[in-house]
Amino acid sequence: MSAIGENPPTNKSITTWVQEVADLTQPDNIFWCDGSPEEKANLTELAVETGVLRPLNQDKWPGCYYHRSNPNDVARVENLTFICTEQEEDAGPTNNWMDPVAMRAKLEGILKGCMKGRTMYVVPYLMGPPGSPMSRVGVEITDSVYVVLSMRIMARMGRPALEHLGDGDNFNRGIHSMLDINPERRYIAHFPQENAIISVGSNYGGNVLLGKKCLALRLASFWGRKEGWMAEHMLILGLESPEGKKTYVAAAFPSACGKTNFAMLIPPERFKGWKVWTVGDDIAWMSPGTDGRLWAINPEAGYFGVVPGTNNHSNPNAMKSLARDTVFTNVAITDDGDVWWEGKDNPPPAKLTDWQGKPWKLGSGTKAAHPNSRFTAPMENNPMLAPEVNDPQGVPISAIIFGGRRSTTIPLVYQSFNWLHGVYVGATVGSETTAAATGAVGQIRRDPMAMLPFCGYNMGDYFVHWIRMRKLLKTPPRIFHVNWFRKDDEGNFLWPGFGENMRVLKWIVDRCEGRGHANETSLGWVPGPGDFDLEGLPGFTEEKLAQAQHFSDDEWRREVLQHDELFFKLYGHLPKEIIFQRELLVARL
Ligand code: GTP
Ligand code: SPV
Ligand code: MN
Repeated sequence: MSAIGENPPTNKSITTWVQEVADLTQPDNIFWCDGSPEEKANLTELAVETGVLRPLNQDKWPGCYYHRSNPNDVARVENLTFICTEQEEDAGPTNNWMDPVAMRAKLEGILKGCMKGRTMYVVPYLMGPPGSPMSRVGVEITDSVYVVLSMRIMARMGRPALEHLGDGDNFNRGIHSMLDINPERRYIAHFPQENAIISVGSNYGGNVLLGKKCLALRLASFWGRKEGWMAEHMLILGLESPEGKKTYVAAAFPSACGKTNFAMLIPPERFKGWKVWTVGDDIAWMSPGTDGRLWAINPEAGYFGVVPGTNNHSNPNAMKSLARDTVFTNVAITDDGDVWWEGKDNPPPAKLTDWQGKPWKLGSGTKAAHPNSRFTAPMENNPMLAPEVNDPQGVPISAIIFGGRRSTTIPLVYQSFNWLHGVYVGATVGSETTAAATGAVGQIRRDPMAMLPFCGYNMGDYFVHWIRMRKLLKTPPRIFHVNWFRKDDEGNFLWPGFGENMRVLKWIVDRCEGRGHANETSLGWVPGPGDFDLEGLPGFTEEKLAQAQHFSDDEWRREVLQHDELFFKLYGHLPKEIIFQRELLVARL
């Protein structure tokens, strides 16, 4: 076994552990990654030589590459994701559980000799800004060069991580092996008590970029509960007024339900002088500050975004973010190295090769790009990247917004009466499932705080933690709920969405700052006619807004029964405050 790449780091805890893993997995080489541009160039060349990446047309797509995954490996696998706490009850009924000793034994059996003939890459990475007390270090061992090149976009890789760690031992130990990409031997296993992750049998983002969902949500939520902070599936944006005042908002929508788009919103003409800055598009770590406000950082350094539907009208900042130095996974390509996907600006070229490598023509009845095709792009490409993204103390959050994908029942926007009511609103979020996870698409399920697949412990205890956070805050964020996805009787979206969501955001920020007017209803505070700026939105009348905002007590009584389904499951860990909130809602209805 030989070492290539950079020299091993001086941190003995890392080198000792890496040697142990190498003894188990028996790679031909160990490659110590440093995150440098030279290393990126060398590994990219290697990835191209071995067919992992294909260069796109470099005139059109500078620094961009194409990756096609195994068709059996295109999304997160919730049924194969495990939380391995000592007690099953600590993982709770919404997670798969296995005893940590048994799981480790099983996976070490699988890992034994699995890197023979392969190179083992060692990727130290930092989640969060350098110098932030909230930032955390992980080391991911992987046999996938695609993972290395993706991790270097998604996290601060190499030196910043090693500097943050120093001589310490407090880093996440992550092991990933693709094996033979076989769903029969695919496991995403978390060991919260040991700060460790083992992921085998996949090469898809959320399963294998271990800093993202595994560390920054499942393990971080576990730490946050112990330490009095929150790790959430939330975007963070800053709304800047024409006078230059910035208000920060965090929003939790389930996977493929609009976080990236909302985080990169460009205000329409009507809101001249207003600007939206992106702090993060997927994950927020939030901690009470000495001033009693909730402060948030984005632990990531890049975007792993949904491609279909992204175009210069819906999300120009995303289009600029993916214009260079981006890896496209599972979109369609042309012979001359261009890319295409459903919902791109122009109709497809006459001839395409689809995400599975098959010839494709318009009208062929299949999708050219996989519905969960993704771009992996550095956040520096985003023209509206908030400079505060590197601020070690983060940004103060004024509002938390929950949202789901719901074609009926749920109004465009409402505000909770208080924190506790807001926790209930978040705990009962329902949303139609999407292609971001394997399984059926379009089925309504409860996805509390958009964290159902990402909470690293018992969901009932998670609600307790949310309620308890109130006591740590002097000025808690106001809590809202939105639904961009309501449809009319013809099946068209009622609300134009995307940039026009600025109108909803403006009302929300006005409410936080004591300006916006609202009416009290049984659901919460809602904008009345005239409280909502509809100027410059021709065709969208007050009646249409009323339709988007309408809710019926009957529909909501049925909705509450669906809340109960989750509550029954969590019975025993469900805080009584949630039951009280349910009773209050029923009484109001
Ligand atoms: P993850 O990366 O999976 O966590 O997803 P996300 O929440 O960041 O979702 P994203 O912003 O990528 O949006 C997913 C899909 O929703 C895309 O196809 C978008 O085009 C669509 N979408 C986003 N915002 C809106 C909106 O305001 N209205 C409508 N109708 N569709 C939207
Ligand atoms: C999601 O599914 O919520 C994502 C994509 O953001 S993944 O990183 O694959 O989880
Ligand atoms: Mn996500």
